[in-house]
Amino acid sequence: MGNYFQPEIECASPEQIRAWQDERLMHTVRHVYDNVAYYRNLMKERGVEPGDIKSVDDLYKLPFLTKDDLRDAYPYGLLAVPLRDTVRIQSTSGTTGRRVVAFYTQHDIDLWDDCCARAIVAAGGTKDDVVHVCYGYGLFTGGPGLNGGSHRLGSLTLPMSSGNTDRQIQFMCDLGSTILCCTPSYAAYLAESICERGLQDQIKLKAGIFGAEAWSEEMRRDIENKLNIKAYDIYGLTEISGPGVSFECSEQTGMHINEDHFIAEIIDPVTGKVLPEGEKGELVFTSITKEAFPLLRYRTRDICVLSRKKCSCGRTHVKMTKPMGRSDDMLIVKGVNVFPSQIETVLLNKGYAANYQIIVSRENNSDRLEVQVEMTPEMFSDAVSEIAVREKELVDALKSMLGIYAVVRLVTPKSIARSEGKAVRIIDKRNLYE
Ligand code: DLL
Repeated sequence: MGNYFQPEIECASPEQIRAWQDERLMHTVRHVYDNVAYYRNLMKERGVEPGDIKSVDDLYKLPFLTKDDLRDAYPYGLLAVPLRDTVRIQSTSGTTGRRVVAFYTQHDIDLWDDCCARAIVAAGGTKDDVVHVCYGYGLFTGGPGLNGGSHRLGSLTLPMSSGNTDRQIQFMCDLGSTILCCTPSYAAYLAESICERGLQDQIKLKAGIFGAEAWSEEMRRDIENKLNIKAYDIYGLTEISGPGVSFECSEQTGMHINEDHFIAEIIDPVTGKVLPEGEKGELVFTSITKEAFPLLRYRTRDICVLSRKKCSCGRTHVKMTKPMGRSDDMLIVKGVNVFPSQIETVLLNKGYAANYQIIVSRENNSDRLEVQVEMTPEMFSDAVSEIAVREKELVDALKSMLGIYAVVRLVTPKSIARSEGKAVRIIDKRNLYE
């Protein structure tokens, strides 16, 4: 058994959870139909009316929503309340052209804070803890989400944001941080830096809440051993609120989805057919308590499995496995969502052919992005210094497109292996989903 932030909700009977879902789903469908022309049109195209949705069993009648819809409707097309009722936006770590903006009323933020507070309590957090948040603050949901959860719980919150490792470690030692919230790769880097400085004895951490990117069990063990903590996974996405859509409990065998706020489905990513519990497929969420930005049947592109097996922690909400991959080609590099098509656009704009390879690896616990691209035959005869100038030009163009640094290597024409089938453009050496 464990501690709960909202025991009456987190341990509610399956019948009670289902009753909440049925009622809130009907309400949300009516809300978007009445207030969002984009939805009304989508539903009319499908021949569905709000009255057709009477329970979760009717969910399949609704159309899916994808990132493309969010882009089409950018910026205000899916906003379901008057602007004057909203208080905040957050945005994905994506980039130019692909950014998704999510809106929140104060009530939406309150419920999001509850979700993150549940995650902190599940990791052993109480009012007596010192919660050290080094997820990024700003448009990214990580910092504001865990910050809000920690406030809601009443813990002392250190809004550190990311970077400046020396200061992170100093505050951790001086203020006695007990719960660390950041990406797993930054946690691994912090752990290594603390060990290198021989400061293990001076930190009081007992738990970590790590998410926003894929991480392996080996990485978990490494962080747990180095920092002498228990490391918990947390999942979420900007579109559906941010971190805290689901979180790990003491059993550490998957993450409980906050089903009083989000209905989860698993579908076949190719046919869109809903799959039975236990089958692997794409996770789809319907938010049922959002005011400003409710999404119906939003395709996350994350591949995972749901399980309703009884959990020893006492929580009754369905569990999802760690994401096992994606049904699109999005990469998450240094916490930033990167689409290979963006890299290709930069290369083609700069006069290169589409003979390139994207290599992602992990070096010193940090992601490394390398783009290898073939020179055109004309460039091949250039002096070494000119090639260096060209590489620098691509580094800058990629930085402005992606927001992160990529190593660029211009290679000789025809040196990148041609494939007989689909081109192998992405080599991800991180083995994130194994
Ligand atoms: O990453 C929200 C978040 C912040 C979650 C802090 C946890 C902690 P986005 O930037 O919109 O939002 O990226 C969402 O990140 O669809 C997954 O592919 C991936 N992702 C998020 N959490 C995990 C996790 C935040 N625990 C996308 N394991 C999602 C693996 C994750 N992948």
